[in-house]
Amino acid sequence: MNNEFNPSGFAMKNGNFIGLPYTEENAKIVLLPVPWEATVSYATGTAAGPENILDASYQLDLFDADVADAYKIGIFMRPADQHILELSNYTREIATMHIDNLENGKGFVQDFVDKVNANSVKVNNWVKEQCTELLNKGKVIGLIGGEHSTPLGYLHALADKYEDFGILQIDAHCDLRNAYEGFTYSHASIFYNAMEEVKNISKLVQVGIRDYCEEEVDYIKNSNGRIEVLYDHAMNEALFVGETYQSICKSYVDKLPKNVYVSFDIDGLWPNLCPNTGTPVAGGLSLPQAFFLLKTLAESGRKIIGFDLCEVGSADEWDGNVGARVVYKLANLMGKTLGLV
Ligand SMILES: [Mn+2]
Repeated sequence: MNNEFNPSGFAMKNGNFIGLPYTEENAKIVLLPVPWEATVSYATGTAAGPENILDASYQLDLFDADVADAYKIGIFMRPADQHILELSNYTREIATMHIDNLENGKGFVQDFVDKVNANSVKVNNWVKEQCTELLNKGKVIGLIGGEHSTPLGYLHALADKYEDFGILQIDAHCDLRNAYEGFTYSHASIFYNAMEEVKNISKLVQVGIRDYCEEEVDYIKNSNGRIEVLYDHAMNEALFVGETYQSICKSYVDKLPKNVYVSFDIDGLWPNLCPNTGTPVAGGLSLPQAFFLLKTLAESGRKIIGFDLCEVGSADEWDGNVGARVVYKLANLMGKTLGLV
């Protein structure tokens, strides 16, 4: 780090997250943008989420009340990969034709679905390669979507390193559908695919869930406790009758194993904090509730081994502003549990 760096000064627009003075070589945490949103079913724009987060991040101050000297951890954000973005734009056009066909009763064109699925596999493989390379260099990774399908390759890379890990997912949706609209690697299927493909994931704890289907509830029931859900309505009802939020957080954190990956879909938060996300849903966690949950996890003695933040919209700077705060908190708490600061 540059000795002249002033953590109380204004952020330089140097291309790095919050203007932090690190390169990929000397950073300990690398933020990996995956600008991919081929299978989105509602609002578009999350492929430019990483750029929106970067642009808004210059507004943030560096002091973190939960992590002393957080700015010293060393965070570097890669530029968004243009090939992935081009592939996303191209694939999105095919996916849109397919979804229009479905919605207007014009039938199911297998060729469209095959093309989308083939490109999704390319992205999954690319993400796994990038993550494996970074992990082998001793870096810790925060993946920045893009739609929520993007972390699958990262979870595979982590499974090569960790025999056993759990996932804390903050999300409005379970994302446990066995394919959606014909797309195997849909944003709505990320945790179905993760649970089926990545056997090293011993536990998935979902929080904020408030928009889900019968098929997903059955899948959870049949998981023999591998998946546990704190539904948004159940959380609020417990609060209404006098349970403390602390006790609720603790009881769900305690279900997780020693190593925990955090998957943060921004739509887990109140929609006024993410108005341009792919699939906004009324209800959800406030930002302080989400941060308290993450802090409870970090202070439980567990290690946060990686994270993703997905579905941040780009139509308005505000989405990026909230997203940047979530990224910084996740990175700092992760760094603290790994002893990086
Ligand atoms: Mn999601």
